[in-house]
Amino acid sequence: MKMGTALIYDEEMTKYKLLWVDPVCKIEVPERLIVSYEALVKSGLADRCVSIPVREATDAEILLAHSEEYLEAVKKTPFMHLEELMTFTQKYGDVYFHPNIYHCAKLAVGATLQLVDNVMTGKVRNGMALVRPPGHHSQSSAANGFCVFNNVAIAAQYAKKHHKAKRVLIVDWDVHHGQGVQYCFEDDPSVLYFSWHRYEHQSFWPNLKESDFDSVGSGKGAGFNVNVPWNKVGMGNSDYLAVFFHVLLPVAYEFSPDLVFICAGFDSAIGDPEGHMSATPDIFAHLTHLLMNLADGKVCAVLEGGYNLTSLAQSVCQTVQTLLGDPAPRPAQLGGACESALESIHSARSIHKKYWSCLQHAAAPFPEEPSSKNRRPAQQGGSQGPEGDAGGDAQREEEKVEEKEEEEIVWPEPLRRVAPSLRSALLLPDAVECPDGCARFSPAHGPGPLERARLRKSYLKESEDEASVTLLYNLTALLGQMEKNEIRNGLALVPDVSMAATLLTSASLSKRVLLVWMGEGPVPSQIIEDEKTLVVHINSMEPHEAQSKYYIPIPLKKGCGDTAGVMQAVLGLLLPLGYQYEPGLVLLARLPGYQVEGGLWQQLTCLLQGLALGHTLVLLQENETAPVGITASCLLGNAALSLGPLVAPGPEDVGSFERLRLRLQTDWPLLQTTAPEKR
Ligand code: X5A
Ligand code: ZN
Repeated sequence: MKMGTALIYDEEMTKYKLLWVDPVCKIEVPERLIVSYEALVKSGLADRCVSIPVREATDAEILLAHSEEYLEAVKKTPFMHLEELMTFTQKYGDVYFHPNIYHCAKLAVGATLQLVDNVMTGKVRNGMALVRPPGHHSQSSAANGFCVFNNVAIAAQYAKKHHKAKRVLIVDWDVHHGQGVQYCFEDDPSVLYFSWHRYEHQSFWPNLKESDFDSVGSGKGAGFNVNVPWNKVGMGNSDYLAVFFHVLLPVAYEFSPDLVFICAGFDSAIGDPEGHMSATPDIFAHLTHLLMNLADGKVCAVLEGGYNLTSLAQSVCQTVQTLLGDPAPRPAQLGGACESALESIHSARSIHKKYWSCLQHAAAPFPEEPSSKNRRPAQQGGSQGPEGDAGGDAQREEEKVEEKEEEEIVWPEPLRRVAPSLRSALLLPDAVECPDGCARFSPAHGPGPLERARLRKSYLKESEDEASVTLLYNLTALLGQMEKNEIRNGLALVPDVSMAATLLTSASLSKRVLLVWMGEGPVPSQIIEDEKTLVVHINSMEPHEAQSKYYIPIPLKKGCGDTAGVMQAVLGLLLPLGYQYEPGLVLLARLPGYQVEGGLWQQLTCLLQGLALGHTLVLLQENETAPVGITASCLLGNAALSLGPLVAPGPEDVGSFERLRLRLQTDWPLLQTTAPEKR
């Protein structure tokens, strides 16, 4: 499987602009597209993408989401004079027309459809369309919010019609509510629309009641519209990740889309004059990564908003670089979601619990809804501001008052993301064939006599042969090259997974190691006592050790055959713990006899690669060679196989996860799903 990333862009879409004075529309400038594309070119990312030409959408395609009257009206705009354009514009909200915008709007839709065609036919794995005008506010018969045609809504209909997509997920991370998309699919259960948006109890544009969390869709589509309104500005990386872990991802995995769209607006990033949020551009690497194992990796990102040119260009690069498969940066210092975000998360989870079995154990809705506009919940311990910085709330207040100072917001440029020249190295017995695309690991030189003696003394019985010593040495050498960023990830078949894990955790130079322990069998006590290792143990019926902050057994009654249950544990517990811990290395140990669906094992392997700059080392039992191929495929960057729609996880398990979450959330605030005062 060798597939690329599409980039679809045409300079023509920079060729319209606001022709009169309008303080609302003045931020939607051609430079938005120019700087985004230039940043991709300068960073070398554009060159690594498959460049695909745009085309004009046909009338029939536009009519997939718009009325004939509206299309006919827009068709006349290229012939209008300034006065007529202004009059026409006045029929709609927060939008402007230009003689060339109809042409550009047809190209924006066409670019999106080109992306869908290339992704759905497997010519590329995923891709991004850089377009203007944006689309998600436009409605059947109305332009709105800088949008003329609804690029993504049309493309979702098109994918259903022309590519037989049965279920389509639209993730709208733009800071505005894409009400146009919501209206289009309100009663349609085949399209799941998720949006978070600045809302502030309806005081932020577009000021709609239906942008609130309780708009869940109607008729057959009930449950397929998920809104997470932000009732404060200043939301940061922890808030965004918490919504992904506790709302979007569980629902998305249960839904199991055939195709994922991202309404990729970057006005949700720091420095944006519309959003006033504080999430940094590198968070989009993680948001993208976390969506890339849905739908067998078929992800179409389509530009929407984004008005701070610096933050926009950086965020676009982060997104495309992740689509290309480069390791995501380490998100630093995550706290928990802030109190207001937790209220939104809680509201969304509890209103959707009757539609999604992954949320069945979410706490009941608030007794009285958190809608009283003036209520300002007191900040309490455990709840943190953006980026876990304690000054978050003060900062939020300041931003509200002094809107003029927004241009002075500064943040560090995202670090350059370097992919090691070797992606995957495998330590396999000679008899085991090395999967295509992987390299067999061989260290530059073998161990000296002292090293041999030390390894033998610490880890082996006298009786064991020299080959065992060599294997241990090779393991530490592989680890060493990973930690020097010369090799990205690895896989080792070892005679004794426990011993190998013990050796590796003690040999690791990383300040923090995340050990994911899959299967029955005790974690060696030496590892548990090791302060620098966080152990998450899935599938232990009875934890044999007292729980500590750094040893977290997640028991599953139905065992790992319960795919939905394991997935729930991975998304709602393991990933938040891992993200909060910030490991320098992830060890994924699969104990002998561990029975698990191949797709689930792949999801785990793939999702964990978002941590530790992708430094994942997988340990498998020597005589269990069956998972080697599917594991190697993931380590090489292929998407995990889709799991299909998930059934309800075992209710006992979900209950025990919730109790575990409650117990751990003081130490690990990213596990929180409810505001402190409501618990
Ligand atoms: C696509 C987009 C924003 C419109 C804001 C109008 N539109 N006040 O971000
Ligand atoms: Zn927007």
